[in-house]
Amino acid sequence: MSISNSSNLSNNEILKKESSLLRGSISKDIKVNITGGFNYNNSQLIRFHGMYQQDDRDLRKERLKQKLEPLVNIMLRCRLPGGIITTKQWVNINRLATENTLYNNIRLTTRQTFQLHGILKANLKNVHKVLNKIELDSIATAGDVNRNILCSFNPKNPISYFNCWFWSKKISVHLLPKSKSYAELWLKDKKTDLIKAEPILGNSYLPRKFKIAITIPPVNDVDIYSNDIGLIAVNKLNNLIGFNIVIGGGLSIVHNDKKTYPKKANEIGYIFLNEVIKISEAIITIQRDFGNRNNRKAARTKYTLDKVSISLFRKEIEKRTNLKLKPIYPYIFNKRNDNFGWLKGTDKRWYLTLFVQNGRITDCQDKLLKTGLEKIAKIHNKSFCITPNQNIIITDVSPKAKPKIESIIKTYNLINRKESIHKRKAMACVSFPTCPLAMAEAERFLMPFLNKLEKLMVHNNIHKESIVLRIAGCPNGCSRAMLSEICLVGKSIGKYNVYLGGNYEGTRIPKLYKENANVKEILKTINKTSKGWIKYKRPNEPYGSFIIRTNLIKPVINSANDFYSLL
Ligand code: SRM
Ligand code: SF4
Repeated sequence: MSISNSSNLSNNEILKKESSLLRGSISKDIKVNITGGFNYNNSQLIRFHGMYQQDDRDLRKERLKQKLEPLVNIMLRCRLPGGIITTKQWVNINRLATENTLYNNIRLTTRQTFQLHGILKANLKNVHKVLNKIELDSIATAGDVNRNILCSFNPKNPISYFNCWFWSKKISVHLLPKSKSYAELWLKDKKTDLIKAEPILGNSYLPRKFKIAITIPPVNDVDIYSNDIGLIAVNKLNNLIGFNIVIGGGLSIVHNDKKTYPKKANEIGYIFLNEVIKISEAIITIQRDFGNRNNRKAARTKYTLDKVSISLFRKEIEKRTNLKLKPIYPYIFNKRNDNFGWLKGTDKRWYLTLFVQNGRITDCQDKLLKTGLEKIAKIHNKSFCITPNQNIIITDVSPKAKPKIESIIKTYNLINRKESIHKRKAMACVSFPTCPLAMAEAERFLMPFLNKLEKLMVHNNIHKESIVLRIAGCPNGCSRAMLSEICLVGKSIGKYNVYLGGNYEGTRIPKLYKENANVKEILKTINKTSKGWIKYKRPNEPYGSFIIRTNLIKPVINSANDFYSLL
């Protein structure tokens, strides 16, 4: 393998290298109060500490008219491997959202954690101190590092699940930046760092973000193939014995730039449990050393992998670890949606999955979700689990405690029967008003759009059928739309590209079917294709599979070659 060109480094590379292990001049900048934001360089560096500088895009015009700067504020994303948060922690997070944010809500994300949008700079340290007190942090939830690790929750197989969760925490800690800059900047107010070098990530950190997920087949709610490393649990007699590893997944593209493509991760082999840390470290350091540091659009592991080839990448892993990757154990995926409602675990405890519209924990007129969850958290001294589908599970409920929780559910109307199967399965990213990269609405568009789509489905008598539909406000694809059966990707206000041919299990990338479509045109496209599906489908054939079988779309097999090829 040859090392990538070290001249022409991108600006971010220079910034990282010269940042004194992620400090920059943040400590001075925090104190500047003539602006609500940080200077550009520091606004990039605070990402490594789990924060994004944003402003409310709905208010931009009005504030400009009044000669005010945009309403600059900070979004904070917590580190929460496997999405587990104790109810005690939840009560505190709920309070932070109420008292320290502009929006008074908590946003669950597709990577099993939560974001607090709208924190003012002056309140940041206080927020971090509260997090620290309840043993949470936001280290490395953004920036060119390993992000929050997903781990699929599974009360039907608790022994294997707890083992997987254990590994998600262990890998997360192992791959964290070792710089003490987070503690120094946000918790302590004084220099503490004796560390001169980042042993794993390197002083320039990774070329780009890096993502890891763990799941137990047949469940693929984490969309394992969208990650830089996917660990697929292999069990014997319900005990975790090792992992199949897939690498180099990633979903984002840039509109009209055919050098960018979404890619499904490739299988590289099976490993034993005691090899997980070594192998993960080897993969991340290969990406550190060979990833593109000149062009951020070509810097994810997926491009490194395609550049060097799977066989060379595999050889390099084996060389660095002195281990041999074993052949993949057979596995299948057939499920990735959440099981809504109560489920009894094999441990005889109860688990309640609640639907959270767009992952937004807020109080609406007909559903007081934020208040209701707070009430539950106060009487149920256990944990919540945030799912990769932006929903929440109340875990570990004893038969005795169940009626009390049911009564809170009823009082605050936390299970709203009007939410149809399509609404419960669809996902949208955040998009407007907080996302600076949004090109079209996503979160705010999803429900009104589904209301229209459902009318059409009722008319065509397919409202009981299930289709995985996801919307992203831009081609970064944060709702993992590029692994859905109907994928809508924002192009401009009110216009979306329609991609079809993904499958129900999340194991196939869809392909562009209609460009720049408005709502009417999207509905027309779905109407036409779904009518054909319902008429000619084979028994139990999902929509995405029908689209491929009937040659409406040729399947994407190797993204680098065929994502842009003709239908
Ligand atoms: Fe994402 C950037 C929101 C999951 C691909 N993503 C952003 C930013 C931070 C915009 C920015 O850079 O300023 C968005 C903040 C919006 C806001 O106001 O909150 C944002 N991404 C989200 C979340 C909150 C979407 C959601 O509705 O849940 C998810 C947070 C996950 C987390 O907790 O860590 C989120 N983002 C994803 C995923 C899905 C996943 O990881 O499972 C993807 C596609 C998978 C992948 O990485 O390939 C994703 N987000 C991106 C990208 C494109 C990365 C690339 O390879 O080019 C960007 C832009 C970037 O990094 O330059 C991005
Ligand atoms: Fe923002 Fe685009 Fe991600 Fe949506 S997909 S949250 S619009 S970056």
